[in-house]
Amino acid sequence: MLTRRAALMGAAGIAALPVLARAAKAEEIMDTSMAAPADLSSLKRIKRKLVRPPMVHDHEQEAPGEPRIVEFEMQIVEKEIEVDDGVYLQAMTFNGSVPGPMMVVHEGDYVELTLYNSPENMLQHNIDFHSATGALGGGSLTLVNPGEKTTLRFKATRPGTFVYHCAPGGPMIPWHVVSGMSGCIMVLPRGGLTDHKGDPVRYDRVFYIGENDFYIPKDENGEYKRFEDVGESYPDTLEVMNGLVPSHVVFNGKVGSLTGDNALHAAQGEKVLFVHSQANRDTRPHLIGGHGDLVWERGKFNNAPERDLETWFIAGGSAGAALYEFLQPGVYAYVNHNLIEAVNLGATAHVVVEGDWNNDLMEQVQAPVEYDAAYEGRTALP
Ligand SMILES: [Cu+2]
Repeated sequence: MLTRRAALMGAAGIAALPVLARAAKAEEIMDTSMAAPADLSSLKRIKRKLVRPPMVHDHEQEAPGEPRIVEFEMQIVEKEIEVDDGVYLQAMTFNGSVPGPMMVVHEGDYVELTLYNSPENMLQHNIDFHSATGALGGGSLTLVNPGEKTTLRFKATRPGTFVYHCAPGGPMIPWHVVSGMSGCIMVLPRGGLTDHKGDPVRYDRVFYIGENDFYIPKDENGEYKRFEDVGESYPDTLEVMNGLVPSHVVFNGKVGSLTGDNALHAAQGEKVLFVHSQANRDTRPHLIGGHGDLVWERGKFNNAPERDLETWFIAGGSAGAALYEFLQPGVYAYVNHNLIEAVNLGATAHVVVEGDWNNDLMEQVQAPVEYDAAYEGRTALP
């Protein structure tokens, strides 16, 4: 008898769903059935409920004891999202958000993720954790059809911020990633973060910013196209993708998702950790009016952080972290400092900081006024 799984994976199913055809390459499933079982029965378990970015689930900065098994659940949801006013993407998401939720564990903990591929979806999906070791980051052990679930456990052996993303094989890989299927995990050192001297540092808040490049096709009139479902969107989207020129570069799934009424908030004197991921393309975060006090540019906490950076670099396929203590009140723009991408394509966030202005750090000595050009200003010229 042909099971649902066999139908979807095999020739019959593929003929019915042409979009899946090349994903079948991901069927190079790792056979781990002969491996000796790991005895983790003495470890404590804890469940973490994932939350929508830019927020991050409750967690301790210093590990409270021995390594634990940290359980997470995520549902894969294919759905249309609005990436700008009147511009739509047939998105693929981890847990319904773009980016997927940020997970936090400590070095030496075990991450145990149950992944559900909703029966309403059309496509196979999986998850590749850059923080994991072996089996394509878990990708070859987690390939699930619509209506299937799977559970993967891996040991978080390296501290840092790491991307995870869908990677179901062949050209499905870039398509799923630029359709929204990426997120981030932060593996904290057991004792928490440390500065350039090795002294402990804590953050008061953490914000997770996931940057995405989208490739939305246009019709013959130059209007962005809208599609019935994810399968219908594939051929036109592939053509735009292969041109390597994104139509949108956004934070957290949409132009304006972190500006105006959606701005991030902090108080003067607070230390904010910004975790920034980009699963597909390089980027260069910059906090206008502020700095990176301590920046783990490559996101790996075994390396001493850089200090006082103006702009930092996130290599495509990685996540970095920057800690900043807000010293002045006001609105800060956190941008991708390719300013075309920030301003014209969407990659801007705002941080609204409450507090008292410090004139020692900055003062408007003369507010703008007209001046007499016959007498003033010439002294400035060489
Ligand atoms: Cu996928």
